[in-house]
Amino acid sequence: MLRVDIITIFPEYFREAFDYGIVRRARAAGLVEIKAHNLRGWTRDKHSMVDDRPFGGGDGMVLKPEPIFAAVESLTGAQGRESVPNGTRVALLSPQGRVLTQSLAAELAQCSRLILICGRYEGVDERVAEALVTDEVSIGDYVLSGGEPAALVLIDTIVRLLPGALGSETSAANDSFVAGLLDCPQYTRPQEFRGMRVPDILLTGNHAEIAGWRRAAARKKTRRNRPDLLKK
Ligand code: 9D3
Repeated sequence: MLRVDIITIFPEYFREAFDYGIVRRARAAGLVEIKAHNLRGWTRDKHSMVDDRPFGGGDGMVLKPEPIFAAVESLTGAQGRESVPNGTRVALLSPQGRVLTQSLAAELAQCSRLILICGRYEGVDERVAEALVTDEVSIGDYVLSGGEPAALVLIDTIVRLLPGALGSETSAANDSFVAGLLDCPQYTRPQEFRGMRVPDILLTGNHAEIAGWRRAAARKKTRRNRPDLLKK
């Protein structure tokens, strides 16, 4: 069983997020438990301040270290990164993180406890990354408004890798990227739609020829949309 705790100033953002599809099934089957916590619950001042102005000047606000350290320490019982229990990873979602890949997701899917810290504003006090966090993770080179959508993406990639999360008809090992190529094009009925016909070969029942067509079509699609995958 994997337990995921999300630390966020917008816990309501996640209200229905895990109630659909594979993630819902995995929760129902007891493979994962996911809880979003309000960072403000770990503030001690009467205004529940989670952010403050940046030292050195500059626009925007920075998330303060104290509530984040208090949150992680109360969830893990640990004091800082050194004493984080075995099997627990503490991830900060940040644009400065290492970029999420399928292999990082597979690594995180091995742990028993995952604590996700969602940044907001202009950033998070660097002492969080220095002393509290085991993994600083970005989901790619584009700008989000905060770490919350990145946490959704990270949880989705991890949960579908948990043993038993996918039906027996599919397996995570079959997925795109694992093979280094994009998926081949898929078609269903009708055979002709607005003048566009399904490739005849898929209707023949010749499984060897179909497999060959699919490999070629996947390579063609990969060359057009993701040539970087072919160059590795
Ligand atoms: C690098 C941009 N920063 C320059 C001043 C400002 C900034 C932009 C966006 C600071 C924080 C954010 C909020 N983004 C995230 O928290 C985030 C993120 C992202 O923006 N892109 C990809 N992955 C992630 S994970 C968390």
